[in-house]
Amino acid sequence: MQATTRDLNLLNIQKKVQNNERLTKSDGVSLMNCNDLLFLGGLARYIKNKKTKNHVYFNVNRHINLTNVCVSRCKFCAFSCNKNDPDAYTMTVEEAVKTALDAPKDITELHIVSGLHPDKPFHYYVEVIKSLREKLPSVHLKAFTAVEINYFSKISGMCVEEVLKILKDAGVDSLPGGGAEIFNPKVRNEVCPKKATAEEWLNVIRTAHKLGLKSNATMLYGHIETLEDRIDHLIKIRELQDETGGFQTFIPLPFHPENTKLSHIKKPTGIENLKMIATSRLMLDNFDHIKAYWIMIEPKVAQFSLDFGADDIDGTVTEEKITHAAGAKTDKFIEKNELINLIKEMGRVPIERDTLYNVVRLYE
Ligand code: V47
Repeated sequence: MQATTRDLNLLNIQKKVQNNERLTKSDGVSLMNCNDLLFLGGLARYIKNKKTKNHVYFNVNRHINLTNVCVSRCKFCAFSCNKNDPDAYTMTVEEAVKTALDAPKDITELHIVSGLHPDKPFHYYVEVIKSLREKLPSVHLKAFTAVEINYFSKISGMCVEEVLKILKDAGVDSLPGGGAEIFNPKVRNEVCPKKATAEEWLNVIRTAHKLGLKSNATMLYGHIETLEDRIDHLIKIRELQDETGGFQTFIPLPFHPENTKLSHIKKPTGIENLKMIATSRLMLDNFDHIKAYWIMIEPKVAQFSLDFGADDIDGTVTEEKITHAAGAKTDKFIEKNELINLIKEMGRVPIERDTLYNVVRLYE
């Protein structure tokens, strides 16, 4: 790998990466400020190739959002609403099961994330999981963000560990990475004051990992946070991964402003998304996977991201609601063959995976 820049700082980072040395906060900020995209991509690709060779992962899944009613009403969210709003909906247990059963037969994962409903008891969520487990015994249930788990603990009066144990017994297999937003308390307090704090989010995940439940991690960027806030967020996640080893993949989520209380902010550009993916790959040296979520960054940028450190482009999704409420122009689902072609076009080998990254099928 040749350095294409004379910037000593960047050359120093390149040396560290080649020597497997951990990058610091100031290295992370320098990477985000680096405009030599080919250099940045090359460095992140070097690590991606070391970790996952020429492979790129995807899965066949369906999203289910049980309700859009939410007591949190975060400023960045266009999906949530109050319970008396005309668009408010809450699925019954039967409706949730029907939605799952109507999904394509080859799905290996249900991704279940919802609003924090003011009236639904914890029992409702347990029933949904039990019923899904009964009807779809072989489908992986990736359900409830750390924020939802924290809320279930509050409404049930049980501790987080007890809540997680009950959900695991009912059939939850792993946790999605949502709700992390941005950990800086000042920013968090401004954009999502009613949500679980950073410490609460990290504590739920720590407890889940201790119980043997894997999870993902995310970061919502491109709103009012600084570059330093983003790198601090990555470092907090890296520290927890050192402690537990329970994270599977990191997913940087670019803010979509339409229909939100922050609609005056411009959404991150494709270049910024590529820089964020590359910097995540380089900072999170203890993560096996970095996911480029095609729904949020668009398939074209997701393709480029495979040369910027990403090794996963998420799944077929089927009915994405959260980003589309905030103005996303992408489709709400994608055919498996399209994902395969996007990956092949970049000269990579597509691997259909299950949620835990076991190979379902390799497409040479
Ligand atoms: O937690 C909400 C974010 C997340 C907006 O774990 C927004 O595999 C952009 O976490 N613009 C939900 N983002 C999505 C999520 C996720 C997606 C795909 C895969 C996985 C996984 C996790 O979406 C929320 C929040 O951080 N979000 N509103 C918005 N306007």
